[in-house]
Amino acid sequence: MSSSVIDFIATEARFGAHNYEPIGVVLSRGEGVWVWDTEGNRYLDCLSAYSAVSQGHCHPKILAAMVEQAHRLTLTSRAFHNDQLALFYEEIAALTGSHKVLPMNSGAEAVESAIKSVRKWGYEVKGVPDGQAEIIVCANNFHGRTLGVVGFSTDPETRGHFGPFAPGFKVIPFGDAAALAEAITPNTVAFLVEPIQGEAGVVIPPAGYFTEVRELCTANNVMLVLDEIQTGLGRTGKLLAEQHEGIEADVTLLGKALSGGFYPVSAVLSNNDVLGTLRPGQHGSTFGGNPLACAVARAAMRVLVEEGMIENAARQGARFLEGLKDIRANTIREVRGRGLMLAVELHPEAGLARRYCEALQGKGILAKDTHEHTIRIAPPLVITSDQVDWALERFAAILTQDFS
Ligand code: IF1
Repeated sequence: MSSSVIDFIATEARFGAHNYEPIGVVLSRGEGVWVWDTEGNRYLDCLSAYSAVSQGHCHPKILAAMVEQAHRLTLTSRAFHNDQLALFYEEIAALTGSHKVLPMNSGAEAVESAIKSVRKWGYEVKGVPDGQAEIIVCANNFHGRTLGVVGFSTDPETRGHFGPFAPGFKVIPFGDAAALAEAITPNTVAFLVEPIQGEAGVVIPPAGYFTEVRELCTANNVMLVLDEIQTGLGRTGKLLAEQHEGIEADVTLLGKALSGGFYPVSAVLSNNDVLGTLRPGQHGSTFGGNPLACAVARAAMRVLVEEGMIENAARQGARFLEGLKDIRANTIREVRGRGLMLAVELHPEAGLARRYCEALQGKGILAKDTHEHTIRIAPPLVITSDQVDWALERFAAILTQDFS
């Protein structure tokens, strides 16, 4: 490592809270699927900032929209109207088939806002006694890092020593519709769940699970809240992961790629009176729905659709998944994925996935491990067949070695 790289990393260590352990690379430029470090080495980004850069790094049309808006008006607060929010509402509602939109900033903020909204709906519409609303979540969930959200995490690293936590949440196994039926009570207002569990290691539920979930929620007047912050906006090869299941959520959460990686933009979308329960002064955010965020998100949604990124994710994801499954390596326990949301789970005796990610870096691939033995693979949705094949060669070269 050159001295400048060491200096960057040492300075981060000196001043920064140590809440991440990054791979040893200092990035300075990104374009499409590629990123370059300060030494000029090029890498294929197989993380896409956890699916926030789905449109590819520094997409020129999103950049142009951001620069144009930034020259005109960036932030007004919601105390006044602006000329971007209505257009954002119209375009995201048309794209997703939603009736109501609540614009927020981070994914966790969208999750927290959804929790507030479904509880309020429970008390004011469903008739749940005040303060007794229950929300059902799944084991191994990941919905963000704010205190309310980590309160229902089952991961000791995510929730340890951050208590005490808010009550009102029940945890059931992911993929088990009978457990959901068992957990629902007259006070249940919502079931909050990821269509595919990302952080858990790209865990795909059994076929038919969400059909049963949808029926149970409808039968019991329980709001189905799908957290599509990572799975949404083309990542799984369809606009929304729910479309693989042939169902519609009552509330859908979007974030990450909603801005193409240029700006924190998230949104709570609903098809019913859940968001209608919010009255002036009962919820808000300084930056939520600001004109710059709206202009960026409008461009991010536009290029996603106009440049065929969703269809490309389905095509290249199938190619990537088949190529990974063709790798004959004793280190591989399972290959999973839908669209370009993929994962390689290693046998525990193959050693930590982090070691394989470090070796991949030496081959020009940046990927991230999760939960010790799984390598996440999520390149930008603009990846080409040649780039998939280029990446597969390198995954095969590394996965057929043993870094235990
Ligand atoms: C970290 C994980 C991924 C998310 C889903 C809400 C949020 C996220 C399904 C919150 C955010 C990020 C957070 C980031 C790493 C990354 C992550 F490893 F943490 F779990 F992607 F899997 N719902 N996920 O995936 O959105 O508030 O971050 O905008 O915290 O280290 P956010």
